[in-house]
Amino acid sequence: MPSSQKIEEILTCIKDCSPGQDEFYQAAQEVLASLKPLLDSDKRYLEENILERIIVPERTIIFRVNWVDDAGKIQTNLGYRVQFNSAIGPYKGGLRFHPTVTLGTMKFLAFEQIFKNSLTGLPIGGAKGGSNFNPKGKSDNEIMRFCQALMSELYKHIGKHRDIPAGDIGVGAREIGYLFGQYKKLTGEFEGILTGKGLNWGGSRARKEATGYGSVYFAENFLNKYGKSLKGKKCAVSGSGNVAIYTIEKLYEMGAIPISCSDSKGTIYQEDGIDLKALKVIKEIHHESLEKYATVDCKCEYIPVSKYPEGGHAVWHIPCDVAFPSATQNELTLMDAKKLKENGCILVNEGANMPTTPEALKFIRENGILFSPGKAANAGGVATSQLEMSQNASMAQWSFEEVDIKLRTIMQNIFKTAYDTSVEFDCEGDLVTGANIAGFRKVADSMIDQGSI
Ligand code: NDP
Ligand code: 2IT
Repeated sequence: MPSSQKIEEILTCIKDCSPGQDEFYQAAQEVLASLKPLLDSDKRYLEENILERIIVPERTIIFRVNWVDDAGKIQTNLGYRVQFNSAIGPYKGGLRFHPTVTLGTMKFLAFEQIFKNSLTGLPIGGAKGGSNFNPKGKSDNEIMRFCQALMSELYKHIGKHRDIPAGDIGVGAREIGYLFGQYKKLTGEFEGILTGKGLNWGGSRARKEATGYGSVYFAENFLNKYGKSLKGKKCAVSGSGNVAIYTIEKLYEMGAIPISCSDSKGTIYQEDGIDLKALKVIKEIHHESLEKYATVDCKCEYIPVSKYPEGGHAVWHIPCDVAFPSATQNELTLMDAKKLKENGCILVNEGANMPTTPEALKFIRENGILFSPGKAANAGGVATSQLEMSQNASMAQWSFEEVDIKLRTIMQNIFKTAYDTSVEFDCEGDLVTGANIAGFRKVADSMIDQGSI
């Protein structure tokens, strides 16, 4: 059967078997479409039914999470862990706490994680988990009780050689601490079963910074390939969480000017550069909305989301040289991509997972804007998580500089792998194809080696 027919067959099967999982379908469609040249050149993958096997998670765990709120009422949420693929290592991937989380969200994120983790060159399989729990407006005690309740089920399914969760949207150092404490209480073991831990109890230096720093290192590698650099470039950043903050920090270090950040309520535009210190205080210490930033710094413009009722996002309408979508999936639409082109943007570098809609991605690829897919550009976070696992295994703790040097090298290698693969398949600079093929090939070859497991 021709590869294109097989790809269509698999996508139809996903639609029929997983109704309503639009984000998973979107991720699968992008990956499978870009594998065509590989499937045509090496028949083993179709002969061994790799596509049929790789699009089904090895295990999906869904559970009830009951927790007691501050008013003494029992609340119920859903908990998830999708252990998608363990061909090259134990399951690895973050936990997301956000009210929009569904099984489809978890499956898309875990599926992307397989290829991202493979691209790092490190021995880690793909997984994702989380809950539809909304941390916004919850007290610290409520967050703690929720984390304890979630871990009371999750602990049965994880382990340092089995599955090692970490943070994602809504899960940072505080949540990892509560989750770790509960695991220890339930099992009596002090083990590296989570990454993103506190520096006093097994965490790695530079893990907090790693996704944002890695994203900027990736962009610099890409621009350097075409004789350009980030120095002096105006950079639009979306989001104001972990990834966005450390993207902004590293952009300053590289001599670029980060001119924006955003959250679910609005966008800050500051032409002479975002005030990073103020942003960290508002977001990392007080967990407040960016409306507050506008009251602290009067040189900026605050644009509430209500200004774009038709679905565009203010952050992408600000003239910039490089765009760093670093908030959430499908946050950069066709309308936004057209605006970026009109304003002369030369590179879209995905810090978030799948932030670009398929229509926007098509436009970007057809209109000569360089594009770094998230599974390559944001892989610095999970790569540094694996460095945390290595340090735990050897009971070592490396310096910030040691970890940062390793992170830089890993990002350089991921860029080289994705770029060289694009050249190998006659689409020089198309890193969507390069990253998907390179990530897939290593996992698929390992699946073939390991037989019908
Ligand atoms: P955080 O929770 O720290 O920050 C998320 C940011 O995105 C916040 O500013 C939040 O605004 C905004 N946001 C989230 N959901 C929405 C939404 N539906 N609409 C508008 N804005 C939204 O998460 P991270 O910074 O860790 O994660 C950001 C992205 O990066 C995600 O796609 C994540 O999967 C990805 N990523 C994260 C890694 C990590 O190590 N943390 C590693 C690799 C990828 P508000 O506060 O108002 O909700
Ligand atoms: O999407 C991601 O790569 C993450 N949220 C980080 C996962 C990890 O295990 O560090």
